[in-house]
Amino acid sequence: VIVTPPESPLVLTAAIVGAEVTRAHTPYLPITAQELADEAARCRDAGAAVIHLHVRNADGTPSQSTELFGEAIGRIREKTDVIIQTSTGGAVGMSVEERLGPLACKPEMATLNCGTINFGDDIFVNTRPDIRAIARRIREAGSIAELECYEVGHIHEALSLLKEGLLGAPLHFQFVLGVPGAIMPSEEVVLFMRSQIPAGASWAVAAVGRYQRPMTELAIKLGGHARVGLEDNIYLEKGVLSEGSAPLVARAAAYARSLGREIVDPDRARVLLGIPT
Ligand code: KMH
Ligand code: ZN
Repeated sequence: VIVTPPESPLVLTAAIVGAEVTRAHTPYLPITAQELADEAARCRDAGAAVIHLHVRNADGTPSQSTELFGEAIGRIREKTDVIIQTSTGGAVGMSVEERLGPLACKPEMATLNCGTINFGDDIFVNTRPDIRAIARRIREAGSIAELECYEVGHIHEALSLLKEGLLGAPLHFQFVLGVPGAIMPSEEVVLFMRSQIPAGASWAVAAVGRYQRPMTELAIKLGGHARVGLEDNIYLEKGVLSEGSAPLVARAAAYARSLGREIVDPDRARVLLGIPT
């Protein structure tokens, strides 16, 4: 097992809202543009360089509207310098065209979901033609793709896109682990997924629910990057809700510092991720 030197820079991402969690699950979910901006700034202060962004309608339901994204991005920009990574996954059941709404805002980063999975009792559909169409649109928007891989085969699909010229190196992988119906988190899974990515690519782990803390710590130990936040996990401890995503970021940052890993600010992360500044 190759352990990346502890001094390697760490990019922490905060997934502050997502599409599935509701206020009935946790009262700490940000919904309005102002709440999203306040939460983004708190996460930045706690150590996050990237905000993975979804938006909600006023009633709390998920949306991929260009207008709502524009409003949220504008408010976030007024408060903080974080990298904004918009979702192109949206919520299950949305059409591809609907999912691409935020790309009109020309975000610095956007997710590219690299395959179809069972997503709890739903199906998160990403056909091979859809993945290619979304990859083209991300490139046309001038955004850097983060490759969301919920299964090992999704990594191989991303490598096909690279060969087809739809993605440019260096690639940025997110191993999304623990979605009910897809691959479950473990050290062996992380090591195997990491073994499948090309030299020079970066990798991060986003693990769901109770797996978030141990998998974040594993990724940090192994030299990867990590994503935490309410989109994936609402609890700080068993039975204790996290008061927003910032406490989850702060805990990951404290763990990283205890291992001597440097937590990078957004500008340094832009350089590492190849985002034009
Ligand atoms: N809400 C999930 C169905 C992404 O942001 O790109 C998909 C998702 C992935 O959250
Ligand atoms: Zn998301």
